[in-house]
This record gives sequence, structure tokens and C-alpha cells, in this order.
Amino acid sequence: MHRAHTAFSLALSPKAHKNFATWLLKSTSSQQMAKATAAAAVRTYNSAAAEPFANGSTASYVEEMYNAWLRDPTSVHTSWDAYFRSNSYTSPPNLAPVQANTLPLTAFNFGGAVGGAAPDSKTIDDHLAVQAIIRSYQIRGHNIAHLDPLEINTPDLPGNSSTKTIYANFSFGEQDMERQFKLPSTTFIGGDEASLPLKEILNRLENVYCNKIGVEFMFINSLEQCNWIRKRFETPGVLNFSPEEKRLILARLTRATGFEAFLAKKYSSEKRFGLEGCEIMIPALKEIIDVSTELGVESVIMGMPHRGRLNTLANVCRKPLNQIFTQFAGLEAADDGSGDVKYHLGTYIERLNRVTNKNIRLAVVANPSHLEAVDPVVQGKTRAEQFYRGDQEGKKVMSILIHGDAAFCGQGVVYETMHLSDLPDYTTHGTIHVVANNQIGFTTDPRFSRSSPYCTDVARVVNAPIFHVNADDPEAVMHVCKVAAEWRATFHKDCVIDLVGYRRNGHNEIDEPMFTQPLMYQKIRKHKNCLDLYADKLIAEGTCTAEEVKSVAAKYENICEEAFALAKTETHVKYKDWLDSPWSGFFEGKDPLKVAPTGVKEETLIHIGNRFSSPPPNAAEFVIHKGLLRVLAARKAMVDEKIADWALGEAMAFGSLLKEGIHVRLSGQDVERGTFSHRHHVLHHQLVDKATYNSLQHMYPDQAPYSVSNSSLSEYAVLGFEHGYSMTNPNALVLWEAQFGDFSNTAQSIIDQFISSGQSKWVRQSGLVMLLPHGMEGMGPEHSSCRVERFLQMSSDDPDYFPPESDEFAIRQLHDINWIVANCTTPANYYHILRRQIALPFRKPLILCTPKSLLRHPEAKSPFSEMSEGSEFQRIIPDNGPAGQNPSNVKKVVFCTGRVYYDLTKTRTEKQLESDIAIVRVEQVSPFPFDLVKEQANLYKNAELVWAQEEHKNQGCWTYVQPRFLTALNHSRDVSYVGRACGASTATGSKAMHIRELNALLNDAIST
Ligand SMILES: Cc1ncc(C[n+]2csc(CCOP(=O)(O)OP(=O)(O)O)c2C)c(N)n1
Ligand SMILES: [Mg+2]
Repeated sequence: MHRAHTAFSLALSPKAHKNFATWLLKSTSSQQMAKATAAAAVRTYNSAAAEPFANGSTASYVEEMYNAWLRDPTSVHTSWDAYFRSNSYTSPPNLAPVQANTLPLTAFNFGGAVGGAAPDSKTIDDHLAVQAIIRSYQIRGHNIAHLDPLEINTPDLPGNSSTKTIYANFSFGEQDMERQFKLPSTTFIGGDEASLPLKEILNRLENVYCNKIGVEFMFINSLEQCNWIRKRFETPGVLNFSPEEKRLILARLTRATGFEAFLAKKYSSEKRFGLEGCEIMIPALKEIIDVSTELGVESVIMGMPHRGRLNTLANVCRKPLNQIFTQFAGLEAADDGSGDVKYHLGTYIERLNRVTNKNIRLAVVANPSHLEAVDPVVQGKTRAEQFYRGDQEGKKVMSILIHGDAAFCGQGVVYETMHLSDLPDYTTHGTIHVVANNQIGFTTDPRFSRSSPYCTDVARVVNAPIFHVNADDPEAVMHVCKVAAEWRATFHKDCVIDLVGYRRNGHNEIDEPMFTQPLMYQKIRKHKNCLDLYADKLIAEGTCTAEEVKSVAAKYENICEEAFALAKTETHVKYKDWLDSPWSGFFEGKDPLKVAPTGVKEETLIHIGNRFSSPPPNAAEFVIHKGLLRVLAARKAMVDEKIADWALGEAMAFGSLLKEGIHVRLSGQDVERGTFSHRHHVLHHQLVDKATYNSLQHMYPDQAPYSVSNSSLSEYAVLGFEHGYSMTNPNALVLWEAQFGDFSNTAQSIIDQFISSGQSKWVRQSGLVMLLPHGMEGMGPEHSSCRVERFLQMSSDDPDYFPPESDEFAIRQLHDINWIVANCTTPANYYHILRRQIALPFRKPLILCTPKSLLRHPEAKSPFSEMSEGSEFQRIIPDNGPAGQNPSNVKKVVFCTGRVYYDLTKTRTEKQLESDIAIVRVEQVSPFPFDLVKEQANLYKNAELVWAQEEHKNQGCWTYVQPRFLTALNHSRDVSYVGRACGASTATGSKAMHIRELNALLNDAIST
């Protein structure tokens, strides 16, 4: 945009700045100017600008010619006729349909052509040139549109050759301006007219594409969608607003402006990240919501950063003003949790939309400071709401994502989230993105914060149209918002509104912007605000009077004053007022310390096992891979023996929850088969594309839906998405699986900012399960560790506090902690811990280290009896061999967690130390089972206690468990470490060294 400004201002002399593009007329000065701008061009950024005149655009002239030739071969020049007759031309699949308002060229009485005679080649050339110009405006008009209210020529912006490229082949003179030209089917500027004088064509194009709106859409592959957009912007009169509509915009703008002014007056030294310079965002959001509600939307889920957030809560969501003002008062909280700063909090409001008279639910999702991190969370929440409402096309529930200009182009998660937008199991059927583009990021100019001309270019990857608009033109903004809402309702695809404004103050209200942007701010100081500009306009045109303008403002100030007085009477802030995802009814009548049983009837296990191990009912026609037939047969054999391996244990958990009406959703890279080829939930017909069978969807006729979906290759966005999904409905088991546990670190801000701390900050719960393949199996520095130490470091239980022992010890611990970290060694325990997620009377995230080689380990199997009624999750699995049976003889107790248990037992057998050494598995590492560790230690009174782990000493569980062991043992006994030394890397890349290290630790641990 800025580049366009440079070119534009270079090319325009003040005299030439007329309504239509007279400055394009062939004249020495404009030619010289064009040369100058071309010479000044340093780099051309976007493909549309780079497209030479005779490339992409040519296709449309040829299409037009071809259409005309099809209707009447004599209507085109003989050379075209010869060309089409030679069959050299193949019409493209998206060939523009001939529209009602198109006429054959012969219908025109062009200059010298007489009667029905074929037009001469100049006439044809001139028509082609006009078509080229129309297309150039459509492609490149946005480059020279008046988008920037400040009209700044920032020095980084090379002279743009757009003016030249739009009119590269412009060969008309003044004398041609009144000539009538037939309009091609790819423009709507004519309205009902099939032809227009050249002057009018240019005038209209200039107004549509180079005024206060810049539409970027010609990269979209769909002709239907391009035409849809052309029609919405080109049709004459689309920007005409009624006096009522104008007054509504003014009233909304007054509120948006008044809100910031009121806060500035009352809390002048408080950070609020005001919206000044882009206040139009509030009426813009309201317009999007109005139009969408009119088109059937009932629930809107929004994600947004700091800028203008309080204003959005107040004026878009209509959150009570006194609740907002209370946040400024520095009051104590009335409820538990650590809370968050006011411009991060979420909200949920159900109210009547007064414009459409329909009920609407509005949620703003709470978010951390980490810009854009909330995007996928909003998408997941939206998707879940659509799912539970049966809104398969996204007609009732939609999301709006609001972005800052610097963050939108700088943060990679925007791109990752965009790439979910059209995936069958992740789409929200179109998101409207609104960029509050104040042309600055904190103190950094766009020229230093991005390498693309627009901050919105990322959206081009998903073919989303981008509507740039000058934020000082309220009517242009409202039009764009209306089109965006209609676009979403029509095509159910993403689109972007780029509100180009400015930032009147510093980054926050305490910052001094003149330190870093002196020239920009000199300009801003002199610039009238949008409300005043619009009020002046409406007064000048007689839509309202100056008194009316004043009275609307005074009325809103009164409302604020009343709320301010009310806020002063508050003594506490209530975090619950800011909850974005209420779970109505879930907690009601529940004993908060009672967990439902997780064992199920054996016949249920058998039923699920049989279904899970059977081919589809139409097995005769459904050709299954031979290897999978063997897998199914092996499963069947296990079911007959009433034992389960890992995959079967997982299926038992899923199947039984589905039976109980609990929706199960498993998502992540390659989860359908499973990274380690153990899961195979989706069987593929070997001969028919897309024919699949998923037995877990066919367990019971009245079961809940099961969804398993391979995700895009993203952790940040997909984990965020699943977290958002899990926030919507407590009665669902939502699981995200990493390909290998290590990769979860690319989603670290979702883990840190949302999963581990969401409940504490935002009183919002989530029962999300993270499955993280973990284990030192000689696979090298990656693919070995899920970095369990990091999760444990974030666990909020106190290492020095042994909670009071009682029957409710375990559940109370779970209730009080921020999340659960576990590493199960048996399919039964895996099954129980998954089911316990739902059996709990509250929701906690579960971080689960999952196995790799154990998936096929002959000993890692569980009898059905450990999953059936009466059985439950074991936080600790005691030694139940000779050592456990005769504890007083035991010389050493080895505590461990995870797969190393199987190596330790093997070594113990080899060394025949079964009676001397007990091995105790800590299956739930956090919250730490203080009570059971104490019990185990007491059992082996005379034994040495060690903790053995395969991870390096500064990794794995050691640093977490060590102080807690001491607390559990009341510091009366010690526990020593056995395992690898400290390391910078997670694992060696050398297989030989891996084996050496493993043997050393096994020998150390299994020795007396
Ligand atoms: C991931 C992340 N990195 C850095 C920051 C620090 N930060 C806060 S606001 C800001 C500038 C944001 O600019 P923009 O996106 O244009 O929004 P604006 O404040 O201009 O509305 C930065 C760098 C952050 N909050 N999050
Ligand atoms: Mg900005």
C-alpha cells in the first residue's frame, strides 16, 4: 500500500488529480513520470504486480474473443477466426459464461464500421485494450487506492510502477474519451448497460478500485468467486447509504470514540491499549455481526489481542460497563485463581441484537499476551460449537479473528491456523479476519517488520479475498464488512478486512511515540479523528445537525458516568464474570470430590473387542490389506483370551466412553493409523479410493460420535485447536497426539499459556489429553524425549507439602493441581486414566507419556480383569513378585516410571535378584502420590531406596520427584539417583553409546 502511495503521488500532479484518470492520457509529462516511477522501482512484491501486461490478462481477452467467435465467427477479426478454426485454442475450464448483458462486437456501430460489417482491427484492438485496463484495475487497483488516512510516503517504499502497469498499453487520447466501448462479461461497472463511454469506464473503475477500498482478489482460482466479488464492488450505487444507516454508523462511532475518551479521562495513567485511530473497528465488528445474524448466525466466537479489546467488550459484546471499570480499581478477587490483566480476559454474553431482533451469543476468548496464540483456540472452540449444534456448514456458529498488523504477518501461527481453514475435520466454514492495521507494531515501522507489501499477504495462501479499506471512511468500511459477512455466508471460506488506520497514542497510554516515529506523529497530531470527520460530513450533507452529534456523545458519556459510579460501589472483582466458556449444568449437583468408577462390565469389553477386531460388515466387498487382516486376527485372539495390548486398551477406553454418550475426538499427525502403525482405526479399501471403515464409529447404535483425524503438519495450531475444542463441552474426551513427544515443543505457548495455566488465569477448565510418545530407545536426540521435565516443572503441587491423608487424598490432589502428568506401563492403566478424565467431577488436562516399543511388547498387556468392574487406575503399581510378597527381605527398592520398568525387571530376572530388589512403578507422577510412596517405603523398612530413570539426570522426572520423595519420607530416609549423567542433548545419536548407557544404568539399579 505504501509503495502504491509513492507511485501514486509521484505520478499525480495536483492538477491532474481529477475524478477520473485523465492523468493517464498520453502526454509527455505522464510518460516521463511513468518512466521515472519505473526507474525508481526497487522490487516488485506481489505476483499481480509482477504479472506483465500480456500474460495472465491476455487469457481473458482470448476468452472474450473465443466467446464472440463461438456465437458468430464473423464477429471477430479474420486472424482470430483463422486461429480458432485451426483448433489451436482450448477453452479453459473456467471459461466465463456469456452473460445476459454481453453483446457481440458486431452489435456496435464502431467508428468507421458500417452496418453489420466486421469491425476493423483498430476497433478490436481498442476493445482489447479497454478489457485489459478493466482487468488491470481489478488486479492492481488496490496498489494505488487511497487506503492510508495519513497519506504517508514512508521512505522504505520504492516507487511503485503500478500506475504504469495498469495502463501499460493505454493508447487512447482525449478524442477517445467519449467513444462507446462494449463491456466484457467480467465487469459489472455498467449496471444494466452493456456499453459505456471510455471516460465513464475509467471514472467508474477509478472509483471502485482506487478510492478508499482496495480489493485484492484476482488471485482466487474460482471464476464464480471472482465474479461474485466484482459484482459486490462494481455495481453502481453499492456505496449509497440511507440517512438511517449513516446515523447508526455515527452513533456507533460515537460510542467507540467516547469509550476510549472516558477511560482516558478517568484512568489517565492506566494501560488500556486504546483503539484511537482505528475506532471504526467497533462499528465494523457490529456490522459484521448484524449482517451475519441476519443471514442465520446465532453464535459468534471472537479472538483478539490487546488493542481495543475493552472497547469491544463494552460496545460489541455489551459487557456491563461497571464490570469493566471495576477492573481498573485494583480490587481483591472474590474467587480462586491468579487472574489476568484486564485486556486479556474473555467474556460470554447472550443478548438480543437490536438491529436484527434476533438472539445472539457472543464470546471473546480469553488470551495471553502471546499474540495470535489464541487464533487456533478460537477455531477449535468454534468447530466444537458447530459440532455440538449439528451445524455442519457453519451457518449458525462463526468465528471472527482480530489481529494487529505487525502480529498478523509476523507470527507463524497465523499461517498454521489459516491452513486448517479448509480441512474437513478442522474447518470452521469461514472465518472473518479483521486487521486493526495502525501501521505500526509497538515502535517498529512496517518496513522493518515485514517483507511483503501488505500485512495481510499470508491470507493469500488460502485464496482468501482481502479487503483493504481506509479506516477514516466509515461508509467504505461498512460496505466492506457487509461484503465480508455475505462472502462467508455464501462460500464459507475465510476473508480478510484490512482496516488501515493509525495509532493516535503510543503503544500503550504511557508510551511516548515521538521517540521513535516523530514525523508520523507530527502528522497524527494534526489529523482530525474519524468521528469528527464523519460528523462534519453528515452535517455538511444535511443528514444530521451539529446538535444531534453533540447530544449522542453526551448521552453516552452519561451512561459511562453512571456505570463508573456503580463500579465504585464494588469491593471485589469476580473472575467468573469473565468466563468465556460456561459449562452450564456440568458442576451442578456434583460432589466435587467424588470420582465415578472407571471399570466397566466384562461383556462391554468383549463387545468392544469383538467389534474392534472385526472387518467391516460388508467384508466380502471390502478388500482389506493382508497385513491388517493379521492385525485384526491378532486382536481377535487377544479378545478371546481376554487380554489387551495398548491399542486394544485404548479402544476399550474410547468404545466404552462412546457407549456412555461421551464424544471422543483424537487428532494429530497420522493418528488414524498411529505413527507406530499400531492403532489402525481407519481401514482402507484396497481397491476403492476413499472407502474406509472405522469400527469405533460402529460400536453401538446409540453411541456418541467418534472422530479420529490426521491433522496438518502443525503442532502449535493443532494443539491450540484441540484445546479450544476441549473448552466447549466437558462431556467429551479430546485427545491430541504428537508424532513424537519432542515435537510438542513447537506448541510451547499453547502448553505454557493455555493448558498449564488456563484455569488459574481464566477460571476455565479443560480435560484435554496430550499423548506424547516418549522413551529412550536409541532413536537419537529427537524422537526420544517428550521433555517430561518441563511439564513437571510447571505442575503446581508443592514439593514440600504432604497433604492430609484421607480417603479423598487422590481426588483432592487432582482437584487442586493445574494438570496431571503420567507415564503408564500397562494398557489397563492407560485405559483407566483416559476414562478417569471423564469420571472426574471437574476437568484437568492430562499430559501422558506414551510408549513406542511397548506397543508391541509381549509383557505390556493387561487382562480384562484389570479393566472390568471393580478395577481402577493405579497411581503406583507395587511390586507383586517375590520381593513384594516378602518385603522385609528386600535390600533395595527401585522406583521408576515408564518403559524402563520392563528393562529393569528383565535385568533383575537375569541376575536372579527377584527377592532382593523390588521395583515400584510410579504411574501418575504429578500430582505426586505422596501417600503411596510413603506406604511403599514403609513396606520395605530395611531397603535402600533409589529412583531409576533412563533420561539424563537434568531431564526426566528426577528433579521433580526428588524433593517430593523427601517430603513423602518425612526426610527420614534418602532416595538416590540411578541413571544417565546430566546432558545437554536428550539422547545420544550413537546406537552403541545408547546401549552402553542403558546397560550401565540397569547394572547400577539392579545391584545390591
Ligand atoms: C508473541 C509475542 N511477541 C511479542 C509480543 C510483545 N508485543 C506486544 S504488542 C506488540 C506489537 C504488536 O503490534 P501489532 O500487532 O501491530 O498490534 P498493535 O499493538 O499495533 O495494535 C509486541 C511486539 C507479544 N505480545 N507477543
Ligand atoms: Mg499495529
